Amino acid sequence: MTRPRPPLSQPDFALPQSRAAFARAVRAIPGGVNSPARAFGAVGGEPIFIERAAGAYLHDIDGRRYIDYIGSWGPMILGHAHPRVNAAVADALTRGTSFGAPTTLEIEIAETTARAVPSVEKVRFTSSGTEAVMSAVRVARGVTGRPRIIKMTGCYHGHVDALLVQAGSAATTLGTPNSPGVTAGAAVDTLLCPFNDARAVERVLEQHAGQVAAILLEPIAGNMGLVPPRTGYLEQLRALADRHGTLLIFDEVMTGFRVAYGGAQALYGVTPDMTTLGKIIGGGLPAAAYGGKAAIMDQVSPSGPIFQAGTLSGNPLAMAAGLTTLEILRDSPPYDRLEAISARLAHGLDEAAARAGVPHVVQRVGSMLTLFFHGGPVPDYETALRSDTALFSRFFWEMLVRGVYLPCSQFEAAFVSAAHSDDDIEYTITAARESLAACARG
Ligand code: HOZ
Repeated sequence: MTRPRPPLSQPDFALPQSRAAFARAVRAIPGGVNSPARAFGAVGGEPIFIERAAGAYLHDIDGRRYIDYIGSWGPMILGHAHPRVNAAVADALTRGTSFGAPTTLEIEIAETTARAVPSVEKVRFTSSGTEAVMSAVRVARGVTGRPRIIKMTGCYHGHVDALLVQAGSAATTLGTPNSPGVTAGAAVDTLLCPFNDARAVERVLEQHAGQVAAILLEPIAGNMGLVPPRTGYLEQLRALADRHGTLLIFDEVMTGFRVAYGGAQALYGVTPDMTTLGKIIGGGLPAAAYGGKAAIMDQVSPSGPIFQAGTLSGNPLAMAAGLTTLEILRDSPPYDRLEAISARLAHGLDEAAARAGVPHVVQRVGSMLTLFFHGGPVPDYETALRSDTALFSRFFWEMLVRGVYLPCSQFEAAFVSAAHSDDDIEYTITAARESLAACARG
């Protein structure tokens, strides 16, 4: 394996090209970025500008290479620039980039999705996860005739107005969980419960009897750092939804095709009424989807009265990338190897932090994981917020100078891909040992 460049000390970590690009970017783009999650604000620095990526590696415009554990925040489960995915996109490109009319590719990916994901009988494609969740919530309200949604604190569902309340990911990272511009009216029907607390959901359903259209959650929370569901939690939510005539919506934008081919619902054996998908389903291009039982999805326009649309929905390039990615995952499942190398990484991080005497816990499901600088299990958002974010920032930079690119916030999950080699994992563990020892020295 070609190793990343040898460790540098932080003062030598000069990235003049990225620095210049960022100075130029902030003059043209708010904060210099097109999504706050990538701004490095939480770790006290400026973002690195990427020139290209291949396999498990990112290459920046200063000529440095990093082992990538962001994977575009989830989509790149096969690694970057996978030859078969690239070939499918190149082939689609020769036939045109957008038609505003249906293609058979859309049927193929819809059928493939329905075969993979237990809850999905019919599926509608959108361009982003935000759109998918916004649409699923509209459908839930439309079919139940009820206004309210139960959301879990620290879960993030894109930047849907009604769901930007106690939201994780960059909304937490930047300390603005309730965004200006979200009116009280937009959020008034959003009812909050702690993640992993089914009793709280039960109480809210009783208080608002007949009012709640849906219980919405990430079945494995990935936007407050990685927080798995407690044993029985998802089953309890399923039973509560059934008892109260409420729909259960799993936001599997992150976990779909990631923790198992059929997502978290296949892993835990709990079937929601509706599911949102994104990231992997677009194979690295902008695509997302929402789906569920046919009786529910047939309420969507034009077969039903609930309106939802999009000029670039089902875009042929995105469908080609997504379909090819799903076919590879189905025909050559990487999940056993992902489990093995992710377990090795989690164990190595845990050992490195223990050796450095740093309070910590590593939480992981499949190839998603977070090293929390918190001395004990993190079952919910309130606990996640008690993590040592200053230590996280220090650790992040120590890893970066050693050529390891982690999510730039304590409140994000890291993603392992099928392109990560055993050597990449061992290198990362060694880097973590050195980094945490440096952090412990102060
Ligand atoms: N869901 C992504 C990570 N939490 C957000 C990515 C982004 O906003 O750029």
